[in-house]
Amino acid sequence: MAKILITSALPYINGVPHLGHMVGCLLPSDVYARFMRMMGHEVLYIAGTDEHGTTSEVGALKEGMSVEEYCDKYHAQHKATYDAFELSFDCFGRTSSSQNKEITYHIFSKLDENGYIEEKTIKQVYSVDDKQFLADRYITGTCPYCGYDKARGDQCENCTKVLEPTQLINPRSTISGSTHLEIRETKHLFLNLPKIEKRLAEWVKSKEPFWPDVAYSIAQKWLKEGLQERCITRDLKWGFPVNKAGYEDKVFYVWFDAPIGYIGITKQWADEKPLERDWKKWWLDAQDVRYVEFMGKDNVPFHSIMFPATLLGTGENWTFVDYLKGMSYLTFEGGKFSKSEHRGVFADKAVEEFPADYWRYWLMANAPESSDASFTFDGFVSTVNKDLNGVLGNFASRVLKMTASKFSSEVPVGGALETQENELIDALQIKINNYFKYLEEMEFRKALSELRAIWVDGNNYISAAEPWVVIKENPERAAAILRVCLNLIRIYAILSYPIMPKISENMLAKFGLTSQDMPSLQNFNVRREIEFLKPTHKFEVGEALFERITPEKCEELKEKYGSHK
Ligand code: B3M
Ligand code: ZN
Repeated sequence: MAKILITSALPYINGVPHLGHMVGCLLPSDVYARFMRMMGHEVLYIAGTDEHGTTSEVGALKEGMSVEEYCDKYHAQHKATYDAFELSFDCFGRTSSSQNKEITYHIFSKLDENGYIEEKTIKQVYSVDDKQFLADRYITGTCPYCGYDKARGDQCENCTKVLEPTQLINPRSTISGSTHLEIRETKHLFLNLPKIEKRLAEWVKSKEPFWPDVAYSIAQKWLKEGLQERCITRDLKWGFPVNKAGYEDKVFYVWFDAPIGYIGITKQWADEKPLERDWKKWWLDAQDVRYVEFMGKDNVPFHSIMFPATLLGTGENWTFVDYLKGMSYLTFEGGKFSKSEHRGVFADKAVEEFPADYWRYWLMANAPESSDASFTFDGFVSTVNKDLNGVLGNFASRVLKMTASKFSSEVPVGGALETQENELIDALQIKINNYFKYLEEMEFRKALSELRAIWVDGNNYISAAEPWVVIKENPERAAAILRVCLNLIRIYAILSYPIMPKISENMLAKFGLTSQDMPSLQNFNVRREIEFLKPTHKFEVGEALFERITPEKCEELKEKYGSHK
């Protein structure tokens, strides 16, 4: 048993997450966390809302409320949506918490003590009409690298380059749209990345055998370009006031305290039960912890360079990321998700249309891993109808109904395993081992295609074994076949749990079981599990597991979510 710390990138508080956000870090981290728990590991799975920064101030301004109210409102909304998606966080916290403030202050003080914080007078964009300095997202303009005309002051969404606001071409204020901007001087604090660079490079190098290529090459690219000193303070009101004399009227930059939020949220979790939980066991001098991070690929530089550098500079023995899964993007019908243009499925609406597990399955089966992926309703509907309804749902209902009508609502008695079953068991064991291997390696598309193949094996088996024919001559043989099939339903429920927890529960419930009754996946043995449900064990046919989606409904959804825009 190992201790596994899992974090998902912390979604910005503003707005509702769409399917792209879901599959970009939240959902894969949940699947992984569930799988690791089922493997018997001690898992701590952390996420939360990223609340500081200009985004929240701009959002609150638009909605005419205080930033605190704004963050409370959206934190609750995020949480409700993730609950509906069955995300199994141990704690879904907030970067604005007192715990995060405490740890951010501690880390900053250490960096300062160790000489990694520089004071510098810099030139900054000042908006005369708004009467304030414009930090990060308060300023919009054209990216100097790729020409994208809606680049923000901190990063270009299009080419992912990290920017300083003064680099933008044709800058304008995000608050008022004003172009009456001046460059004025102001004092800020910088993290001296060049001074940490050598140690950081050694650390990154040591990760080469372990990190996926994408993450490793992004980090290397950054190191090759040479690290710049990075400004970690901002002229804003919302944020943690800087704990250094002369800087009290400034706050820390959102990207400074956001990753520290992983630690802060762990402390938030520990503070709920101080007698049982200790955040330090996960984060400080925690040699036995394996730390896995999930994020969109634009977040990789912050997690492979900036955050580790921050921790290195403290001179303390923090937990550093061991594995970093960077996901590509999901597009909607080949274009962008856009709230303002009513284009795309947002997570809160998604679960109103279909059970979360339908989305979870599609998203993981089509996860944007090595390249971008596109959500289309045609693809979604076809997957739900073919894989879920046609393969898994059909197998379960066929077996349950047939057994109930030919025998009774009990696992049938008689017969024994023969060659046909032995072959099935061997084939399944290989596929299941592969499935586990892929989940372990976070190769989600491959994992799901293996899972589907495992379901298909069940259908092929029953079609070949033909219990409905055999029963006429040899009822005992038919009993054995259907007993195997009923056990397959339970096995499928167990294997599907990380991906579709609710459907899995529904399947188990047919046998009076719950997810609490599932065996550990460590040394999962098909030969043993195929005989778990013994003769006379009761079951109920109950309702179908999935609902077929009609072509009419598909067209309706396309219309409703702007597929044609
Ligand atoms: N909130 C960016 C994003 O949601 C940022 C991640 C923070 S992770 C510490 O893409
Ligand atoms: Zn760009």
